[in-house]
Amino acid sequence: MKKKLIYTAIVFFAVTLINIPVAKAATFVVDTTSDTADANPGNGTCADASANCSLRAAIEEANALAGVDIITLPAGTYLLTISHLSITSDITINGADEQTTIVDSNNTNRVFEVSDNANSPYIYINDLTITRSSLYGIRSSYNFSGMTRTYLTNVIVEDCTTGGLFNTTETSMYLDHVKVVNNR
Ligand SMILES: [Ca+2]
Ligand SMILES: [Ca+2]
Repeated sequence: MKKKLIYTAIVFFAVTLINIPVAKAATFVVDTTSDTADANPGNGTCADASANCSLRAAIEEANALAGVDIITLPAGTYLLTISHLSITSDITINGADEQTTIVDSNNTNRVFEVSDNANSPYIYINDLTITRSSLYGIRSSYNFSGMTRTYLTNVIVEDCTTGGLFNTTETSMYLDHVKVVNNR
């Protein structure tokens, strides 16, 4: 009887373990340079209304999903036409390299806004250029509920007005092989 009880407990425990939701990393590969919103953020798929995965849609989807997500951004110029790109969760963006992957705000807004959104995210931005922001290439903001840590590696920040990088209280930026040039 005792053995049966132990066996039942083990099976119950194993089934419970299997059913625990695990926040898995999703990887989204951007396949359009168009600046379009995700049609349904949080459904696990990066897809705009035309079923393309834009940089904006990938970020919106990754923000909505639990877990650390990776965005692959191939070579190309990604011209922002809607607004800045707002990152509020653990996200890694990997460009092809800083000469060929360009995120360009067309002098209309910021390029990236990173904010804590109560979850103290780690944000990694690698191998790309951030350019032509009219209000900071990246602005790291703090809303008194968490701390944002932004890691830039092999990144160029250039030709932005009001500064290239803006880092507020309680947030951190870690720069490795980053050129901040011709910002004013
Ligand atoms: Ca979606
Ligand atoms: Ca996420």
